[in-house]
Amino acid sequence: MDQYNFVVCGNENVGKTTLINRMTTGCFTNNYSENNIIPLNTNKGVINMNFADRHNNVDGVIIMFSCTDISSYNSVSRWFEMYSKLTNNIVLCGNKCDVTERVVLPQNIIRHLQFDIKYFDISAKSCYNLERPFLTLLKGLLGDDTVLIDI
Ligand SMILES: Nc1nc2c(ncn2[C@@H]2O[C@H](COP(=O)(O)OP(=O)(O)OP(=O)(O)O)[C@@H](O)[C@H]2O)c(=O)[nH]1
Ligand SMILES: [Mg+2]
Repeated sequence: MDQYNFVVCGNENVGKTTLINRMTTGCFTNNYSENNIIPLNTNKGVINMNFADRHNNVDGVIIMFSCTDISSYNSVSRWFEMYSKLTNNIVLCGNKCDVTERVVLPQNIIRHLQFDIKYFDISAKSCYNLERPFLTLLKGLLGDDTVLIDI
């Protein structure tokens, strides 16, 4: 079975652990977990996405900020600078888009344009758009735009 290494990075409290737990267990929790492997059923077979804080070889990166935390958005450039040295398979996510009083508004999110990467509003709480960043990373990894996933 094919397994690849991914990193989810971003400031404290943006929801990195919660996203991985949601994807691995289906539960909304930020409890520490040792299992960070997300098995994805794709039309190219099962692909295991192994998420960790760091890897020696990085096949892709999710840079996450929180739509409720402007400083986490302002840190995106710093995270991009760090990880773009390791891979160009990078996607940007604004988590917690379920919160009605969001402070980072869609029309103000422009960093991805500067870096030429994709951006998605997501919510690990409501599960909004969760498959989009993973599918984007898989397409980048495999160099194949016809990949489909079944979550
Ligand atoms: N409303 C809302 N809250 C969320 C969402 N995702 C995570 N949270 C909450 O945000 C807080 C931080 O989540 P964590 O997953 O611990 O964040 P983290 O990025 O792993 O934080 P560190 O490990 O400290 O860097 C927790 O209280 C989560 O319940 C979301 O999509 N919506
Ligand atoms: Mg965490």
